[in-house]
Order: sequence, then C-alpha cells, then structure tokens
Amino acid sequence: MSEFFKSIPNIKFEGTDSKNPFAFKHYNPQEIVMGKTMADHMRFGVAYWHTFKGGGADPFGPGTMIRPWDDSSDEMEVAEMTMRAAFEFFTKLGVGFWCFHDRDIAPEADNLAETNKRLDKIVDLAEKLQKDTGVKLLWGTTNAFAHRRFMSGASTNPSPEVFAYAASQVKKAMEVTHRLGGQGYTFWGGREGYETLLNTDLKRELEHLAAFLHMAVDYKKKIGFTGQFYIEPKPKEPTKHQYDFDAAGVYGFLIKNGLEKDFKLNIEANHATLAGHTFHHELEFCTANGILGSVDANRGDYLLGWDTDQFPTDINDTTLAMYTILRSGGFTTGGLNFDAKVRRQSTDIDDLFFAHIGAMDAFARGLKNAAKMIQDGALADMVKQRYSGWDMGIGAEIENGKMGFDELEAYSIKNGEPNIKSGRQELFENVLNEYV
Ligand SMILES: [Mn+2]
Repeated sequence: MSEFFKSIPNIKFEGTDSKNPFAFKHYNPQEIVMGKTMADHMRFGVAYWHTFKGGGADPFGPGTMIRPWDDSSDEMEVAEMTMRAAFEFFTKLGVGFWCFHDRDIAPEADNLAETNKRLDKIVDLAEKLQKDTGVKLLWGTTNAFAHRRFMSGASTNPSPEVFAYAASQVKKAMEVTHRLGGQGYTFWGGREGYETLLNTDLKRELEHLAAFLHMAVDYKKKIGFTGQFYIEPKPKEPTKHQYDFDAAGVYGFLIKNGLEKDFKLNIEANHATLAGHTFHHELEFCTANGILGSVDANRGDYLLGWDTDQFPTDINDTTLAMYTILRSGGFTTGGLNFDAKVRRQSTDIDDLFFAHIGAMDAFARGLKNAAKMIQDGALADMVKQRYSGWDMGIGAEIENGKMGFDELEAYSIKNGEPNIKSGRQELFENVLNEYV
C-alpha cells in the first residue's frame, strides 16, 4: 500500500548499537516491563493536525513544507490523500493510535449540513483504513477555534448563536468519534477565555461552559458513547487567559459543577510549563486526585514563552512522567499522543519519522528508568521515611481524626519545640540521576 513513503522502511527495534536513523534504539514494542509490553504501557498516538496538516506556517511567514498528499486543487481529494498518507505513516512507524480534530480530516463546506456530509465521507475512509491496519482512535476532538465565527470563543462566546453552532459541531464530532470506536473525546478550550476583562462577563461565561459540558455528557449517554471525556488544561494562548488554566483549576471547576465523575484530564507537557508548572507536577496532581486520563507528549523551549509543541526528547522529563504514570496504575483509555510538530526548517518527510522515532525512544528510556526506580524503591523508601512520623503516635492520631486544636495545643506545650528533619533535596536529586 506504499504510496507516500516509498523510500522509508517499516521502523523496527534494532537496539542501542544501531546507527540506523530509521530504527528504534530503545523502544521495543513487545519487550515486557513491569508485566506489560512497552506498546501497552505507552499507547503511542500520532496527532493528525501537526503531522499531516501542519505546513510550518508561523506569524512571520507561510508554510515551508511541500507534502505529496497536498497535491491537488480539490479539497476533498486532498483530504482523502491525507488520510491514506496518515495510515501509511502510522503503519510504518508502528503506533497503535491516532488523534484528530474534525476539521483536520475534512474541510468545511459552505454550510453545516454540507460540512457534516464531507466529514461522513472522510470518516468512511478512516473506518476502512482502521479496519485494514488495526490502528485505533485514541480520541477525537473538535476544532471550534480556527474559524472567524469562534473569534470570541465557542461555548463561552457572548453570542448564543455561536454557542449553538459549537454545540452542533461537538455533537457531530462525538458521533464520528463514537463511530470510529474512539477510546476518548477531548475538550481543549480553544479560545475559551478572554482578551480583556473589560468586555467580559466572566461569571456568565463560566456558567455557559459548565452548561455546555453537561449537554455533552447527556448526549454521550444518549448515543451510547462509552469513551472517556477529557479536558486539556492550558493557561494562555491564543487568549490572554484560558479558563481551563491548569489541572487544579480544571478540577475545581469540574467539582463545582458536578462534572468530576464524567471527565478526566489530558495533560500536555508544554501547557504545564506555560502555566508555570512542570509536566511532572501536572501529572502528579492528576494522580493524587484520580483524574489522570491521557497525555499530550511534547515539550516547550526554556527560552521561549509560547507553545512551541516540540517533540519530547528530554530523558529527565520522560523519566519523571513515566514514574508518575506507572505509579498511577498506567493508562486505561488514554495514551501518549504526540501533540508535537517538526520545526519549520525540518521540511522533509523523513523528518516526520525522525521526530516520532526520537520521541518514542525518549519515552521508552523514561519507562525503563521509571520501572527500575519503582522496582528498587529508591525514592519511594526515602519519601516514606520522610513521612514516617504520620504512621505512629500523634501523627497517626491526627490522620485518624482523633485530635483537635485543644489536644494539639496540650501536646505542643508538653513536648516543646518540634524536631526538624532535613528534606535532603540534593540527595533525592542524586538518586534520580543514578537512574536517568
Ligand atoms: Mn494538546
């Protein structure tokens, strides 16, 4: 079936001695780590929007990449060629999953009814290609942020007509995700936020966002879609303030609105750093609250303040991410989706392979490092020791709810100044470095 990537072989594991740039050095899909194959741990997915629809455009210039699947003046012909190229790529790379926005896979027509027909036509092809290749849909989503109608947001738009349009679009995107057996559906808040508070009724917009998500939950039940709903936090860009700011903000919003049972989070590494957190922090917060759903695996640049969506290559980051993901019990419906784009100067088709191969190897190393850290118990034993005061005596009594302020005051007067214990940060950092 090779049409678009004729010169590129199927990517195989060749081990660390290999110098072949079209081979994995660390990712060995069938290798068992902590009782599961690497493929089952990671559940790698390719992001359709960046890898097949991204052309390298930036605010200073148009795209730089010329793709063979883009070679037609007929938009629907391009859409079909792109879908064929995508499944050829998934198969050669050896990933199990893909993710898409509705408008990536099928272009808009002059009206919504016609747009929906176009989407159905491309989804017919995607359904066939999924069947032929065994590649599955990790999640689908809606692009309700690019078109000018969404310039002031979708569900938080000041206009109810735009709210209705966005609802119609999400309805259809959920239907096609359901039809393709999607294991999840992601709500990324596109332009759900504001540019200035002066023209914004923040309270009302947040109420509308909650109402919208409740409608989505109702519709999910109505059509029998059993995939997991995710919200993907992001603090800013394109708006100055995005409502789904970070994991903690989203979790508070979900609880306030009675939505916490219906949503988990899709954590993106670069969104975490934009929020002033680490990727590790956002994953750890989700794990602590049982809301880790899926991951958009990428990275930012330490010197740039925007969402650069680079492919993840930092072994420290992947080790800590997998350390938390493994301790959370691992992915069920979710996976590691490469929401990442090759750089504007990486113009060849080969670069798409190098980017994904490197990222998959980086996570494979992270997985192996994290598994060893868990098996050795090195960090966990040190953390347990640090909190050991809570396992006995006054600590256990506080945790068991047997103490109040009166009792604690009496205890402190009797026992005097507390003993302090070193936090040993440098030792913890040294231990981590023994594994990376
Ligand atoms: Mn993302």
